[in-house]
Amino acid sequence: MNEKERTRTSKFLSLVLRHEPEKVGLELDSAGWVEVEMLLAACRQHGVAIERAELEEIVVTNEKKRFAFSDDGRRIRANQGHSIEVSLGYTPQVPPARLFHGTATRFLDSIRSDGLKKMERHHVHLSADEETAHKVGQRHGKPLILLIKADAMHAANHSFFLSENGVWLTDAVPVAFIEFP
Ligand code: HQG
Repeated sequence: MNEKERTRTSKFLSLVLRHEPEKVGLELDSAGWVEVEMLLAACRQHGVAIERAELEEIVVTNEKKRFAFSDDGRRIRANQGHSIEVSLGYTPQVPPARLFHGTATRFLDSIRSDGLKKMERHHVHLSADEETAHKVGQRHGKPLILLIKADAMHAANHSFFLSENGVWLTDAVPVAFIEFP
């Protein structure tokens, strides 16, 4: 597989494992897992033939570690980013004092009035470093990095979860905990 094919297949897997498993006739379990064999068979039936070795290559090389195999290697799921109802089973963690949220300047007014909301996803996604936040923001337009006072949020009983691939997740960030530029 070359990089272009890997990216295309990875995007397709994101669609199936996070958003629309029914597109290929699949159902995920309550924690987002699906049998690898069933996934590959369903994809093949819908015109996307992926070999087991190719799937392993994607899981390992994916720059954001978007997917994970179960310990026994028989199941696979997306580590975060779902829009369908799943409970990923992450336990609450103490966040670093400061986290970052990358967004776009066009959302600024709305965020100033409502804080950060999870929108279509299950959580607000926060990054541990500015560089990652910058990349996340760029996807939406002119990037803007907001500093999140995670220590104060945690002290105020907001829960934080750390996904398998290093993304910090929380329900919402009220305006009081955001430092605007
Ligand atoms: C914005 C990618 C107006 C929020 C990335 C964001 C990440 C508001 C957008 C992951 C708002 C939602 C998540 C408010 C939040 N008013 N806009 N009150 N509150 N927003 O894509 O954080 O490639 O759902 O700032 O790398 O951009 O999928 O979230 O701009 O880790 O693996 O609403 O998705 O990873 O956009 O990205 P998204 P996100 P993957």
